[in-house]
Amino acid sequence: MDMHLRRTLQTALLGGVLVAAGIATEAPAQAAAVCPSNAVCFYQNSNLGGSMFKMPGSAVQRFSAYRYYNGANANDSASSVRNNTSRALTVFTNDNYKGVAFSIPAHSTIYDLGYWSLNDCFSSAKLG
Ligand SMILES: [Ca+2]
Repeated sequence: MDMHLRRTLQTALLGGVLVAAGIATEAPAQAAAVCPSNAVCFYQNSNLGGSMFKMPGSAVQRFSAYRYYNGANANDSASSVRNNTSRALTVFTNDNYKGVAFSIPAHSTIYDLGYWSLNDCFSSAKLG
């Protein structure tokens, strides 16, 4: 595959992700962005709605360094979380794994962080 074609395909794939995120904003119940297996994903809205941010690796020291697929900053924004890994995830309200800690078991989803009074407040996270 030549480089030009490869780049075109990458651009097309990225466009597909952006389109999917846009659809999710319109109809979160039907078209939420899918979190891959063995990944942790944070969502802007409850019920896996809005745009998605897939956690890179096993820890994020500062959410403010990352963005959702739609470009919005990930800090103090997550409203639902899916943990598709086999490890417990701990999320924190401050940078550097400080502040209030909240544990999300392996292979589980928190559909409404507001229920736990933790809406729009996560700033760091790590897998146990
Ligand atoms: Ca939110």
